Amino acid sequence: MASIEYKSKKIETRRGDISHQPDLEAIVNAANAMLLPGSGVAGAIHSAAGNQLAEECRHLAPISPGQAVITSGYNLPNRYVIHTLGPVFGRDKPEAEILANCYKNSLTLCTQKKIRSIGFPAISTGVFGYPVEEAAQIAIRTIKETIDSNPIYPEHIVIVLFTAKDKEIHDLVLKKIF
Ligand code: AR6
Repeated sequence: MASIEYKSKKIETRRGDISHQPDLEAIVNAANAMLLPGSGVAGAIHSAAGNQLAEECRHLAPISPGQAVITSGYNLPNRYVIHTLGPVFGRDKPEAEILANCYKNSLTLCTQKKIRSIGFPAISTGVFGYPVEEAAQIAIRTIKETIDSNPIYPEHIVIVLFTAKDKEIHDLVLKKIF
């Protein structure tokens, strides 16, 4: 675990499964446009949340790249799930801006709902093919810029990484940017 304090916020990286983060009020789903249970993060979140999540999602789909929508967490230990659609690397342009919007819009939803803690996966770095080093820089830079430019609500922001290698990459970027 690596964490830093910045302007009264705690920004942390953690290795683990996004669907097993009981201390966080909201978790983010790296969703598909139709908000259907998929593989990776979306698969883990939907199977832990149960069928009611897919039912609520059905009414909110489709979403566009960079957009974020919020639902209840159902059987997850988290009160909310924020679903965002990352860019498919090499297809959705401008990909860096779209990926940044995923983080920005998710944090804005937290502010609107007064959510204190949020966990992000490394959006777009799995099936969607975004290189992890580049995605990590965009994620962490956007978190910092969002804190700098708005009085945002969440005081605890966590990036949950599935592999040791991805965690190592994010730790280096966290140190560099903050
Ligand atoms: N917890 C945390 N991180 C995970 C988990 C997990 N349970 N499972 C995978 N990762 P991905 P994307 C990591 O593919 O690239 C889905 O099918 C994974 O190693 O879940 O945005 C959706 O339905 C990678 O680093 O999301 C969409 O169609 C990162 O999380 C599409 O994939 C993101 O991998 C979205 O693709």
